[in-house]
This record gives sequence, structure tokens and C-alpha cells, in this order.
Amino acid sequence: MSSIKLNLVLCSAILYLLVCVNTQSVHRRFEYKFSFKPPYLAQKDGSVPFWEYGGNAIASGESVRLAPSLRSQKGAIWTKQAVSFDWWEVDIMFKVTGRGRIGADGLAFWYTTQRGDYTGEVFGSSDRWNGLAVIFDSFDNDNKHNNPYIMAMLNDGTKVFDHKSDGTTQLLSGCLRDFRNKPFPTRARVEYYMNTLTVYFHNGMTSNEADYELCFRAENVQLPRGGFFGVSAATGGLADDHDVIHLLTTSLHSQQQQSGGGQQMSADEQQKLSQEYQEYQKKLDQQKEDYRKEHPDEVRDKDGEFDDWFESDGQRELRQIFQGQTQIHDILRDLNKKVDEVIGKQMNSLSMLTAVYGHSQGQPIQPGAAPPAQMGSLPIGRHDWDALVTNNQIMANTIAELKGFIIEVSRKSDSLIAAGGQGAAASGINPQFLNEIRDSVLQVKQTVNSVAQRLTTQPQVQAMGGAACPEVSCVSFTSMLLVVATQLSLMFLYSVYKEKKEAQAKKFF
Ligand SMILES: [Ca+2]
Ligand SMILES: [Ca+2]
Repeated sequence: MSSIKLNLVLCSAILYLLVCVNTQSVHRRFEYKFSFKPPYLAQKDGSVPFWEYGGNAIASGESVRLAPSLRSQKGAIWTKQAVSFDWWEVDIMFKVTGRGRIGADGLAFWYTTQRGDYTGEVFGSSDRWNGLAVIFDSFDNDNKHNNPYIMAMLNDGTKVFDHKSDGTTQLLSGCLRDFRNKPFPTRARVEYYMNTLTVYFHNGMTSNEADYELCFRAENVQLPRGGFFGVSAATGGLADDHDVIHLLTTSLHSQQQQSGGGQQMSADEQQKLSQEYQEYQKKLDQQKEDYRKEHPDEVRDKDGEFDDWFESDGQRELRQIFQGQTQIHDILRDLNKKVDEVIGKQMNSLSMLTAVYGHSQGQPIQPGAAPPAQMGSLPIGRHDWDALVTNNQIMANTIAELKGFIIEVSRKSDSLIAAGGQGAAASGINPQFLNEIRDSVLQVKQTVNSVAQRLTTQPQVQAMGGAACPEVSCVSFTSMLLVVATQLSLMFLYSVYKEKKEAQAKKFF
């Protein structure tokens, strides 16, 4: 009993915490100047609006290939503007793919005071950076069998990244996750809010948006203000393709920030920004229109590329397997949620019944009887008490009805056995099958007898103790009766069906 109470206290404490967290709501704003995504990620001149890229990086309409699967390639993409907000969340969707069982070197997300070089030494960007690097390190340089690895490293502009040890002694935190060659794009969500840095990772085994898991959380992280966002990648002797499909930035503002001086600024700024955005959108639409006019045969070309539209048997099979897996995963998660709900409800009812039982010990519950004298101190009112007593009565009546029903079924099954025995020779029903049915029916009869016995002894026990039947066994008992009844009816139907079928088969011969 004490463990149940302890659990309840814990549950309410967690609920309270959740409510507290929810009340401190975060205002979020999508920052299009610090984001890119398909379609039309790159414009027709190859530029990515608000971003600049270099090295071996190539941008297309669908993704930015930071480093292709060739030896010793380096590339990066950086925001043109410095960040103007304190707290942010960046969602990066990327793919690291290669033919090898192992690949190299990896990819890095940056938030630094200066944009890095396009030919730097650290995953395609500069060493001795000032700010944050979240590194997706594919290659196991120190041969400790702990790569691919995701890690964050802070630098004040003095430290040189130690490739030989994969930065093991320098990292802030990290997690061992494989991000290469996944069926769906992998994703990372880097959140920096109130000096807490959190990295979530989506392993790309499903296409479900909600399947992020925590990689690490670090508190008291001080990042410099006004930095630049960037993503870079590099290959070595081994080479993977490093593609970034999208990078979406959201600025995070606490409630205080909203109600403070930020309000005035945001009204003007917002109007200016939305105007700018509309102009940009118009320009983009115009360019798309021009492009279509200049390339009228584009549609016809696309028709010719039928090969892309088909998939091989292997590809289809794989796709179907992953779709199935995703569905199973979703169902399991929903089931988990429901089981949690049921457990919660059960705990509530248990605690209520425990309270009632504790106070009414020694005083049998009689239908229509007045509640006990100490009712006033109970956590339930008279109304609840009456409801409980009525429920009890209804339950007893239902059990009595079920008993009658089962006795009837039992009688019918007896006559069925007798008829089956006579008709077996005539209709040619397999004697083994009949024996099986007989065994099952005998088993059921035994169960029914024991049930009937229990039903007759139960009222006496109730009259003596008032609570000799614990709540849990009552519930399983009723469901057991139902199962027995269903089983009997099914068997009856099956034997009739079989007889008919055999008779039909006979007609054919
Ligand atoms: Ca490495
Ligand atoms: Ca390593």
C-alpha cells in the first residue's frame, strides 16, 4: 500500500513539474534568413539566398552537397548575416552515404564568431574557432571502435582539434550514433536556450517526424553573441557523399523577453521583415517563371527520364520493409502510451478502493446500508459511496446471470456430444476430432463446476468478511467466464460448420 501511495506522490510531482515547464512557454519564430530547404534550395545561378558556400560544395535545388565521395574534398556553407537573437534551435536534415562499410571524414555544424575557411582542417572548416562545433565524426582515427560519433566541442579560439584521438579529451559531450547509409535522411536538432545546449538525433530508420531521441544535454554553456551558422564536411582517403537537405533555424524567446523592450522592436522589425520576405518571394516566383519560359522543353525532358520513375525489385522490397517497420514502430508507441494511461487509471482506482477498504474493515457492505460513521473523514462523499454499493450489486447480478447462461451452454454441449457420438459413424466425422471436442467440453464442464462452487460459497464469505474477494481477482473471474462462454459457442459453430462441409463433400462423390 505504501508503495502505491509513494507512486501516486511521485506521479503528482511529475505532473506539477510538467505544468510548471508548460507555463514558462517559449515564443518561437522561424528565421528564414538563417535557413534553407528544398525545393528551389539553390537558384538557377547556383546561389543559395542568404547563404554563401565554397570549397568543393555544390548546391542544387534539392540539397547542398558539402563534400562529394571523392578523396580529400572539403566544403562548407555559411550564413551571410550574423545571428541577432540569443537563443535558437537549428534542425539539420542530412545524408552521409558511401559504398564502404566505413566512411570518412564527417560533417560539422558550426556557430562561431567568424565564418570558417572553406579548406580548413576540421571537417572542412577552420581550426581554433570561437564558438560551438557539433561534429558528426564518421572515421575512427584512434581505433577505439567508437565511431560514427556525435559530439559537441566548445572553443575560445585557442584550442587545436585533436584528430588523432577523435577529440575525445576535448569534447563537451556526445553520443555514439550511426548516421551513415540510413534509409531515410538523418536529422539533428541543436537547441541553445537559457545557456543549456541540447542535441537531439533522428536516426533515419523511419520517416516519422517525432522520432528524435536525446543525444546529450549540457548546462551552463556560454556561447558568444552574434555568431554565424555554418555546416561543413570533408573526406579523406575514404570518402562519403555529405548532403545537407535542409537547415531550419528557429529563434527562441522567453516570455520575459517578449514582454520587455523586444515588443516595440518586433512590431517595426516584423513589418520590415515580412515586406522583405514578400519581395524576395516575388523575385523567386519571377525567376521560376523566366526559367520555365527559357526551358520550354524541360517537361518533355522529364518525360524521357522514365528510368528514374521505376524502382528495382530489391529497392521496392526494401522500401516496403521499412514502411512496415515504421508502421510497427508507430503502433508500438501508441500501445505504449495506452498502457501507460491504463496503468495510471488503475492506480487511481486502487488508491480509492484502498481508502474505502481501510475505513470499512470489519463493517460488511450491505446493499442500501448507510455509510459508516467515520465517512466524514473519508476522501469520498456519500454519493460515491452509494455508487460503489450499487456497482457491487450490479456486478453480483451479472455474475448470477452468467452462471445461468453457462449452465445452459453446458447442458447443450452434453446433448451435442451425445448426438455427435451417434451421428459420427453415419456422417463420417473424424473420431479424433470428436475426442478433442469431448476433452475440451469436459474441461469446460470442470471449470463451470468450480465456478458454480465459488459462486455459491461467495455470498457466505462476503457476509462474513465483507471484502474477501479482492478487486483484481473479481475482474479476471468475470472475464474468464466470458472467455469460456465464447469458447463454447465457437466450438459449437465449428462442429456444425464441419458437419455441413463434410456432408457437401460427400454429395460430390
Ligand atoms: Ca575522426
Ligand atoms: Ca574514435
